[in-house]
Amino acid sequence: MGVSGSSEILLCNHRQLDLSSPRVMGILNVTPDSFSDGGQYSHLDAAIHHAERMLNDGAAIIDVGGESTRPGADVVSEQAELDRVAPVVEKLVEEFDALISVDTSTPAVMLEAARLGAGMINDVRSLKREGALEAAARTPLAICLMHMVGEPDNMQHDPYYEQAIEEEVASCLAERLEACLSAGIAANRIVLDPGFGFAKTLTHNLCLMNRLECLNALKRPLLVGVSRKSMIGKTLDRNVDARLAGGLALASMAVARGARIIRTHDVAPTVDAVNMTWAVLKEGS
Ligand code: 8Y7
Repeated sequence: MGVSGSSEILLCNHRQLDLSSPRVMGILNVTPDSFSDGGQYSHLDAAIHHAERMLNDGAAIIDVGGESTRPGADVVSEQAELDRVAPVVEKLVEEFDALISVDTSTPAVMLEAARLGAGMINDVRSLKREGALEAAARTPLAICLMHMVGEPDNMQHDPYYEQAIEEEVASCLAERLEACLSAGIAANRIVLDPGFGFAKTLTHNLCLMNRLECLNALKRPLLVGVSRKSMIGKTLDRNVDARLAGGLALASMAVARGARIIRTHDVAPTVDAVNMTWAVLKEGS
């Protein structure tokens, strides 16, 4: 293993993100019901404070989410999502010189995020919601297309794939990438994410990590989110507050297999794990 691919610049609205080495994306939940830090950062000041801490810890991106994708989470109306997310995005853009990502599948939220100066749309539904592809195409933002089958409230009902998981994920992501290109979204605005924990069994998740390198054939930077996920809990028998070491092991493996953005709740230790892994990879290439 070594450093693969040429240096990549991701276009993110008025900014560029250099992905010639891996970056860390810090999670900022502004939902009242997120599963691992539910409600803690719902208030504007607390959200800004937490973002500042993650940036000081080395995050290159802050991912703001106002709709929990936790299985069984309440569906949030467009207006409620806007009310949660917009003030936080506006304040983050005003206070920090940082790349802000918005975790949303809602066209109106995408357009408002662009207007407020966000740099990335992180859509777990890969722009499949009605009007989302068109809305994203109207913005100059980077887009993360994540693999999922179904919706968060039914995706874990017996996930099943005909072919090897990495092949199914690769062909779904290739199809969404093609849809973006056809809608006029430039390839250098797109990152791809296999969607760990979304419509996947433990075995699927472990296999997918082992074979993550297959996704490099799609020639776009990979984003990986494994932080505190149940694949760690199930493998190690750990509650959500004791999954850091497992998450760092997976983050390191993901980087070794080509991931260029790691999405995490635990920025400081993840930055160290990613940078340590990268130092070794660089030396081998
Ligand atoms: C992911 C994600 C979540 C992920 C991307 C959690 C919003 C569940 N997971 N977005 N979102 N990738 N791109 O545990 O893996 O954070 S929500």
